Amino acid sequence: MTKQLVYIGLGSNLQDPVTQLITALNALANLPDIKLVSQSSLYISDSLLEGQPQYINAVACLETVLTPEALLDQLQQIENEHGRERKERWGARTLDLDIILYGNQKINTERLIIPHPQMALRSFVLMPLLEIAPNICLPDGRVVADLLADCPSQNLKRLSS
Ligand code: A4P
Ligand code: MG
Repeated sequence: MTKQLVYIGLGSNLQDPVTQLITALNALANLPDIKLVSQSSLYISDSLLEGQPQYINAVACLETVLTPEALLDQLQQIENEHGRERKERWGARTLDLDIILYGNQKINTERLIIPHPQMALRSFVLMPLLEIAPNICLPDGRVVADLLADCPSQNLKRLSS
């Protein structure tokens, strides 16, 4: 199996979100078959849904031989260990782990859409991604740095690390 560079988006807006992200990054680093290559700073921003608490977000770069589905299984296990409850789509959550990019692959199956379909509209994904991968492009050739210009800011701020 070939190693792939993968980017994971982390988000939390419940139960001490900063701690949720720090412990999730530790859990990722400790998974077998996964090497944590780099991680962005933590960022705070307004929720896409009005009335929800602000989110803390970050992006991590992993190297792995896991297939996208096997990686998703591992991520969902970490979400569950962080007390994630799935009551409503886009509901407030203790931890959300999304696969943003998996190598240069485009994937569209029942369980997975990669690149993450909303990433181009989310400054809380693009900014941390660019912090750790400033020259990165999407599989269709779009330059991620160019996407940020058209993206709502949602009051995004980097937390001092
Ligand atoms: N799935 C499909 N593609 C992927 C992928 N690339 N990575 C499927 C991970 N999962 C993927 O996910 C539901 C299903 O999506 C999974 O079972 C998997 O098979 P979920 O996390 O259980 O459900 P969800 O919360 O309904 O969706 P999602 O996409 O995780 O939520 P979003 O779109 O991330 O929105 N505002 C700020 N500032 N920051 C945020 O992080 N997040 C949301 C949640 C809203 N507002 C936000 C933020
Ligand atoms: Mg998710």
